Amino acid sequence: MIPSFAVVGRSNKGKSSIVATLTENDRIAVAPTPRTTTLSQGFTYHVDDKPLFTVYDTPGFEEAPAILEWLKSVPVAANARRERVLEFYRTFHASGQYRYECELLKPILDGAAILYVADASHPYRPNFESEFEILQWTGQPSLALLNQIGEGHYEADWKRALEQYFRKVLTFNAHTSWVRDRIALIDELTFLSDETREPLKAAAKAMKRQLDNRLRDSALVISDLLVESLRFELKIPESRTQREEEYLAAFRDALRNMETKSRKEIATIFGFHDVNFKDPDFFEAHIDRDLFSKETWEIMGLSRRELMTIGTASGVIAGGTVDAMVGGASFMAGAGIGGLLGSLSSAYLGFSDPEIGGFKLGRKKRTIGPHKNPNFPWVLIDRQLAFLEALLLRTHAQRGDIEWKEEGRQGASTRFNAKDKARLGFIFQSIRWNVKLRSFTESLQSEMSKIVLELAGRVER
Ligand SMILES: Nc1nc2c(ncn2[C@@H]2O[C@H](COP(=O)(O)OP(=O)(O)O)[C@@H](O)[C@H]2O)c(=O)[nH]1
Ligand SMILES: [Mg+2]
Repeated sequence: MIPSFAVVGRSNKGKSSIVATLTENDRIAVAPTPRTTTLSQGFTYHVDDKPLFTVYDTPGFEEAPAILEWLKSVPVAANARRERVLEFYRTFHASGQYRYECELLKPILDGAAILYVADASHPYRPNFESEFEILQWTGQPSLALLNQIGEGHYEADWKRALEQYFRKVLTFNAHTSWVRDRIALIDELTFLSDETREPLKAAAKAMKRQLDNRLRDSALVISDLLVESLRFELKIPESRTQREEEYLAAFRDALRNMETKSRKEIATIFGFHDVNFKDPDFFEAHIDRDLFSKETWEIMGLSRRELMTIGTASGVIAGGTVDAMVGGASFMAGAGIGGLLGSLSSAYLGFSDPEIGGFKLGRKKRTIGPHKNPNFPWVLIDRQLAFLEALLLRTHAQRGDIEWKEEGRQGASTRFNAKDKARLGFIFQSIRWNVKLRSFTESLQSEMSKIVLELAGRVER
């Protein structure tokens, strides 16, 4: 049997949200209206198809004082309390009376540990205490989680009260806890009982491994997108019927679709389903300034100066001396001696406005593309990394638009160190020109892995 937990508490305190977050299930009903959850339902968290633990979503407490009164209506010694709660369940579960409590007690009486959820943004009131006591009477290992739904701050009061009834009290926010917080919570749960210690330790380890794998998989998806986009050409039929602008629009659309597809893949890697990709407004809201909007190009990607440096540095790499040149202070000085590749890519800097370059409508090759602007791959990287970062910080309890931090809007690529930028610049160039495509694709993949792992290391609330 894998460890199981029952998430309990009053209605609208974020129980379902916590279950969704802990089990990475964005299909669990989370709602601002009370009594959305009427039955207990277990959700099992798997890594690589291996079940690790089950978390039960339960209805909220409704009539705790009356039930506690029933439990206490005869003298019950401490060692007989669990039996008394079982008696309550047997007496009422078929009748429909106290149906919410019967339902929520069921998984606990079956052996689930208790995760009691309180909303620390509301003041503590003693009328919660009958709930605590009923749960205490079950004798199951228990932990209280302080969720933060609104603006108020009453953690200290809640903590003082809850610590008298539950073995441990922790803060856990269903909407802002990213995977490392979840792993930390699972680590804490190992202290709850002897039987579940080892399996939960193993679960925390599997989750860490999974995060690493997901980041690497995302890096591969981003690399694929870069390769595909950098080399994309739109064929124009011999019998050209449409105007040039229409072909240009089709060219842009194709690139946009590649980007959207890549995001979908990344979302899937992280177990998100209900991110509404179809809604055209969805990305507009925050993150998704259009790939070709002027604003994107102003915020994302590298500055002209940075591109200039890379242009020449790529040339230096071609000469095989990059390590010597880029490593130290001589980098800027060395940039002056850029080779052939460097001067060529610098020549592209004529495109200062976001424009599609590479309009090749010659007689032999009637194609548009590949996109020639030297900043194109950097803008693309920045947009995918921003998306990935937003996903990392999103929990499966959140619904609706993806949000990302306003600060740090500047693309991630400006923060890459000079050596990485130079290396990537050279890789992009080689991929564009089809030079040893396979080996440069592999280099790109390993660069992206490194970048993505670093990004995840920096991600904090
Ligand atoms: N801002 C914020 N809202 C939350 C959080 N947890 C839950 N909510 C919201 O509170 C409402 C009730 O949440 P739900 O999980 O359905 O509560 P339940 O009735 O206890 O299962 C929903 O509108 C949630 O979106 C949180 O950590 N932060
Ligand atoms: Mg619920």
